[in-house]
Amino acid sequence: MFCYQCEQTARGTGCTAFGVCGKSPEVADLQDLLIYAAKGISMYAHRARLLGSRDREIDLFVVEALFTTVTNVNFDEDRLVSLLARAETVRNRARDLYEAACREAGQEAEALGGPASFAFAAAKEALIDQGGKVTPERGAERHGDVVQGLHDLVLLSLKGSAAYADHAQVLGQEDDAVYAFFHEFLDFLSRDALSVDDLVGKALEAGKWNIRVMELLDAANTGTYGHPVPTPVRVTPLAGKAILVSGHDLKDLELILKQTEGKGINIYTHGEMLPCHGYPELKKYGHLAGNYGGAWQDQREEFDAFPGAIVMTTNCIQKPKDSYKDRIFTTGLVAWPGVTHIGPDKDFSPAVEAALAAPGFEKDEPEKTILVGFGRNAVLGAADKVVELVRAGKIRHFFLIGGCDGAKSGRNYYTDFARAVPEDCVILTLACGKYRFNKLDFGDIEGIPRLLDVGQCNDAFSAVKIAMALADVFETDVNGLPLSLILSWYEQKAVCILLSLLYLGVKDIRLGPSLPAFVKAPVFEVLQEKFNLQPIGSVEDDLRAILG
Ligand code: FS2
Ligand code: SF4
Repeated sequence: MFCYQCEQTARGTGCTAFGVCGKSPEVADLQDLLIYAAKGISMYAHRARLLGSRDREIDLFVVEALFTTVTNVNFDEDRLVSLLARAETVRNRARDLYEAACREAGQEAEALGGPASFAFAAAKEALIDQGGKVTPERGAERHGDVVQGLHDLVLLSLKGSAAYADHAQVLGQEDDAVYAFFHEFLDFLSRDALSVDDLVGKALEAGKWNIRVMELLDAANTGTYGHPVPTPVRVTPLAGKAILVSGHDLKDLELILKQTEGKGINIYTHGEMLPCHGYPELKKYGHLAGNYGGAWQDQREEFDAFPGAIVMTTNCIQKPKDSYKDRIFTTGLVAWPGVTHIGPDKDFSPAVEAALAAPGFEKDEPEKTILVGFGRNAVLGAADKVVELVRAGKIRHFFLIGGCDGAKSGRNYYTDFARAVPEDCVILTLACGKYRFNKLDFGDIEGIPRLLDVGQCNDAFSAVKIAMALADVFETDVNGLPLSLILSWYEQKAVCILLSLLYLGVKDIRLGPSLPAFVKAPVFEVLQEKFNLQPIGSVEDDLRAILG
């Protein structure tokens, strides 16, 4: 195996013996083969689309194959083997689609090689062997590590975008142009000869497309559940039976809320599900009781202590302890061997039964709350007041401190930074990195809370909209605003968001806790020169540099 797609990669260079995340070499190789298979499918699908032929089943399969390989999603060899079997069928279907389109257009079909004509083995062991031959490490041997790193930057961005596109389509928001983008880019990445210049261009273009994908997901979430409104969320438990819902999928939470109505079970959000409390059509459920625990990397202790059932709707799952293995459930694309999977029928009764069989919380803990629900609608609803405070010098600066959390050391930078932000400054936050500081009391500036939780990682779209609206008022651009971005990354959704911000021309972003292993020094130098992208330093130095 060779995997360096996330921030906690071994030695900062790559997991080779076993994934720090718990991914086995076998799973890593099968995932690499699935990506290779997706490239083969897209080579045909892209060409078929150029001739006007498309097939939604093919489109969806490619998106789900990409999402499946995101960090902390799927650790199950057998599910990957079934996906590979399906991949071959879908690839053949894409080939037939392309050849039929060629016949109709009266042109000869190209004979495509590489992943387009690859013969997948039947047995698991042989598939693992095949996967080992298409890892990024093998690519680096062929193209050199700078080109391979750029290839991976684009590919990993596609994986992140695919996660968002999948969430959006679950709620009925799709854009055919987005499917065309995935196929075009995977086809591009399947070429033998790739140049640094082309890849840098494609990386920024992937960022552009990711904005469209996040826009789709924003429309899906706000269109289905309403615009988030500022909402206090209980972070201490109530007595009673309980189900904890983790991941990012709003529809799964809604289904669980519906299926548990009147059953005497309280539903708690975990991790990136916290922003769900702000959505009118989700907060209306009286048994959506509160938020439990912190960011994903604390789950093994927190799930162990949770006296109910747990449902993982997407990443980030860690190896379950035996103490809760029989009361944790996966659904959607998440999978862990031996953990009960709730299939496409979305019948959550196994989780309901496990919750009823578990002791539940014994007593009400004293109430403590935090505030969520500061999406673009809520923040821009208070824009006049915010602008007035900025003009009066009462708000000096905005900091967007957002992104992923993670287990590696160095992430206390974000807590220390948030604590050190002067009292005349406002912090916007999003994604699971907020758990580093979202239970601290930041107070307010004349009624505007100093900590505004914009939402999940994909709500970076909302944050961009807020920044652009403020830039309009102040007749400047995003770089002209008193706004600094202090980002933390972990997995591939952070990669596509970073590329989106760079595509928008956002400068001076500080990124940590370490730089991606796949962005090699010459590429980072280009990004530094063009966008002044910089690694985080010390809190004191960074704050001094920003505020002067
Ligand atoms: Fe956090 Fe994990 Fe949200 Fe990432 S819960 S690192 O998937 O996308 O953020
Ligand atoms: Fe290692 Fe991250 Fe890949 Fe897991 S996802 S194998 S931790 S680089």
